Amino acid sequence: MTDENYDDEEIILSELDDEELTLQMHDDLYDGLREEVVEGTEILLARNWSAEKVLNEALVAGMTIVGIDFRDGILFVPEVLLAANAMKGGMAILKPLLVESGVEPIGKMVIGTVKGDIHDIGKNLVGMMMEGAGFEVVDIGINNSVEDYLAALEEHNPDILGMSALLTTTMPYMKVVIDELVRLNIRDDYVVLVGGAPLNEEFGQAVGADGYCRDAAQAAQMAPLLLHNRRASRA
Ligand code: B1M
Repeated sequence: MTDENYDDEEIILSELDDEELTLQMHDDLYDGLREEVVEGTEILLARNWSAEKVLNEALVAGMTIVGIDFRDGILFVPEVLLAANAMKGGMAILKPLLVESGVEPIGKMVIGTVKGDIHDIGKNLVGMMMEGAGFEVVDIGINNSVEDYLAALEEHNPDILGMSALLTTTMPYMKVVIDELVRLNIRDDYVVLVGGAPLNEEFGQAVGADGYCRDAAQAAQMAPLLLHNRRASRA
């Protein structure tokens, strides 16, 4: 078979086995093919994969490859935007499964990406997992200034403030926000959680957060515990 013929051959996603399909979804995510990523997500769910498994093994793993080639100058912003759009297509299918908890909210969280930063996929995932863990989530979007966070805290009166940053240049802004909460004497009114790929535990402590979350699942685990401790210490 010539290369030309091979390229023309249409791939039927439903005919691939799980491993082939997962690899194909990494390729489709890389190529920004939203419809194919959505279809692959639906096929894996129909094969009884859990939403978490599809998310981690098909979508997040695919985006990790995109991130490596973005870093290395092989992919550029327009291609990465298409990949992000494809990932969001898959996430939209998973969202109802990740958030179904069916219980009364155990608390409220305001979450947003910090000023200067427009990455929102991780934040969106954290929001979904927190909803799944029984929280009411108010997502204030990207590029949030101190004033935006303060206005959201005032308006929504949450238990938890969550901040996300994906850039080493924007992550220090978390300290600006927390310092302002301290200055206004309202820091202890909230559990503050921070997360994002360039952060770590040490950074979380250094900026004065209550918790650093490695990923969305950890945020959903940590939040109820920290909230419980805070409520117990206040009782
Ligand atoms: Co950007 N980008 N990007 N980008 N981008 C990164 C982050 C980068 C690591 C790529 C690279 O070089 N390998 C690099 C940062 C380098 C650094 O600072 N160390 C980078 C860069 C440099 C840039 C630009 C500056 C590029 C340019 O313009 N020259 C630019 C900056 C724009 C800006 O924000 N001002 C830029 C732009 C973009 C796009 C717009 C093209 C697009 C964003 C689209 C969107 O989000 N809607 C984009 C993307 C997609 C990425 C990568 C490829 C993928 C990020 C992602 O969505 N990951 C990323 C490379 C990478 O991280 N591998 C990269 C998937 C997501 C599920 O993971 O976001 O880590 P993540 O979230 C996780 C955890 O971190 C955690 O839980 C989430 C889920 O488990 N978490 C939290 C996140 N937030 C949390 C909050 C919490 C708790 C946990 O609070 C409680």
